[in-house]
Amino acid sequence: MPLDRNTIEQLAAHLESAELEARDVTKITDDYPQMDWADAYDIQDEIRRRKEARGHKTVGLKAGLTSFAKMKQMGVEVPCFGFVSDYMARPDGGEIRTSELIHPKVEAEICIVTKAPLRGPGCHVGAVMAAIDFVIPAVEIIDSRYRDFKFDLKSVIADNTSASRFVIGGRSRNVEELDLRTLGVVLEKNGQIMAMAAGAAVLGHPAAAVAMMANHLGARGQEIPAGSFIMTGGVTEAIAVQAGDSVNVRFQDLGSVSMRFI
Ligand code: 0L1
Ligand code: MG
Repeated sequence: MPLDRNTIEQLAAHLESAELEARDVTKITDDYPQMDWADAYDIQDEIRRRKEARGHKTVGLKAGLTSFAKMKQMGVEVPCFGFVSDYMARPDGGEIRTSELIHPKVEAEICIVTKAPLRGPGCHVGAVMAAIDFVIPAVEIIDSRYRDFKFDLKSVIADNTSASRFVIGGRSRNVEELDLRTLGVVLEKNGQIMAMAAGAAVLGHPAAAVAMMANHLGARGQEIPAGSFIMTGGVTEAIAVQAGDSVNVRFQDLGSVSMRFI
C-alpha cells in the first residue's frame, strides 16, 4: 500500500536533515517495507520542494547507476534519476570539505545541456541527440545518507540518488564533434589511475540515459526542459575519497576536471 502524504513529508525531512547534517541513517525501507516506486520519487520530489522553498535553485538533473560497473558495484539492475541544487556546485580545481559529507565517492560523468525540451514516452537516442546544445564533462561527488552505503533502490531514489556535490570543468564541445560512445575517460586519485572507461559504458550510449530519464519523467507528467544540465551517470564504478586526496579526471576531447578534498 502506498505511503500517505504525511509519511512522505516526514521521510523527506528525515533524509534531507541527514544530508544537511552529514549524519548517516538506516535505509528507510527497513521501517516502510510497503513503500513503492512512486513513493520513492514522491519523497525525492518533496526534498526538491523543500530546497526550492528555502531559495535553492535546482540546477541540473542526474541519472545514476547507468553503467554496468556501477550497477555491479551497488548490486542493482536498473538506473535511477535525481537532481542537483545550486549549493552542491564546486569550482573546477577547487576544494571540497569532507567535514560536510559522510563518506564521499567520486564518479566521472559525461554531461549534456539541452536546447529543446524532451518528453516521454517514446523518447529515444535520436531525439536526445537532436536536442543536445553541447557536451561538457563533470565529476559527481556522491554521498549516500545510508550507513555504509547499504541500501536498496527505493531507499536510494528517496535519498535523491546520493546527490551531494558536483564539479563541472574541462571545455564544452558540440555533440557533432564527438563520438559519445568511444569517448575515453581516465580517473586518477593522487596521481594514480583508479578507473577508466568509454562513454558506451553508460547504457551503450550516454544519450540513452537521457532518453530513459525523459521517459521516466513523462510517466510522472514531467519533462526535461530546454536548457537543462544533465549528468548521464558515472562511466566507471565510484571511487571513495577522503581528506587529503586529489582527483583528476581526463575526458578525451573535453579536457580535465579536478578537485582536492580537504
Ligand atoms: O549517481 C549515482 O550513480 C548514484 C546512484 C545512487 C547509488 C549510490 O549511492 O551509489
Ligand atoms: Mg552519478
